[in-house]
Amino acid sequence: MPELKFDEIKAGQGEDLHTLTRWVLSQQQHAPEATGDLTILLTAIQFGCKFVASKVKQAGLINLLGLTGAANVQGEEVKKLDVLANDIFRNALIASGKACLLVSEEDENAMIIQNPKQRGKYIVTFDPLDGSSNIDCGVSIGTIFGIFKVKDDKNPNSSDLIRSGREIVAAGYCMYGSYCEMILSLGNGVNGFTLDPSIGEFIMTHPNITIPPKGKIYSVNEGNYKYFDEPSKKYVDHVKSKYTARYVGSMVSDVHRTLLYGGIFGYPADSKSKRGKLRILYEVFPMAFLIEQAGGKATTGTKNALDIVPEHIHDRSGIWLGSKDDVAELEAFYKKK
Ligand code: AHM
Ligand code: MG
Repeated sequence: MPELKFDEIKAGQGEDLHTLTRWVLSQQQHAPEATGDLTILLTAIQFGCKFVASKVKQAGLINLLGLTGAANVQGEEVKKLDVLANDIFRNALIASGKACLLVSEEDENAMIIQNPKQRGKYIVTFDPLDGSSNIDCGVSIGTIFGIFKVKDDKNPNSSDLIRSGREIVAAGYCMYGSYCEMILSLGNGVNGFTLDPSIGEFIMTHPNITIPPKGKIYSVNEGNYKYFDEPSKKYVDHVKSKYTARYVGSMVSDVHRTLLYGGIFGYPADSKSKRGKLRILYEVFPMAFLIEQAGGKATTGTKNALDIVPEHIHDRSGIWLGSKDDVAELEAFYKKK
């Protein structure tokens, strides 16, 4: 047999090319107790995001813009894309066989997977299409999700949902913007993956994201200023002359910019929306978890956002989040009060 020549692959070569799937698998390999269930669940979420991303791009062409004519449980007008995105995620999560309870912004009740053969140990809370008011004008929107573990998969019940954000095991969002980006944390930092539509894969483009400790941008719907409480008003007055204002009106996009550039985003409770606008289980908790994992802070003003315990699945809360020094400055206004 002729002697073959071999080219040597150096240690580390190729290691920094991560698709989302490969990265999640590598995390599973580092956790000896892992069963692979979370990996399968995240694959289902990834599939849902790719599906929704493609529909968002085609929306103007295939009659997917506009209202359905119905309102959701929160009395908000439902867009066609909201309904489609909800169906996509619900079906993908059920098909994964790894979910047990599902909570969606679009559904009044939590969903329980009855068939023990289809049921896994995870609870997924999600806003299938966040930023509804921006759908029809083509401005960035997104999907937000939080993942908890059920306490006893033989007996899932309300206590699995009425719990603090400290018990979240993974969270993320996918932004459908000028590029499509998935931001994910499994509780050991935050990583970002950009969808390459030509190959249909999320590729790691933002490893180990850390939010700058202080920024120069404040992001809040100042149209609500007159309804804000005194500390929020005073904080906005304080940053106004020093910072730049940016407000998309899609939480995913405003949080994404805050994560990458630093600064602060807020939707405080006010005299009009006494409990705030953003929903705890599928907007506040996942975003607070990601921001903390990236080294930032999330607060209601007086309480760490992850320490809230909702009473109902659609409960809302005021929220300020972002660079830790900026959020600490905001909190100081609440302490003074
Ligand atoms: P939605 O889930 O119905 O889209 O509502 C949530 C959105 C967030 O994305 C955003 O931060 C906020 O509502 C914007 O509200 P407003 O239009 O009052 O500024
Ligand atoms: Mg939303």
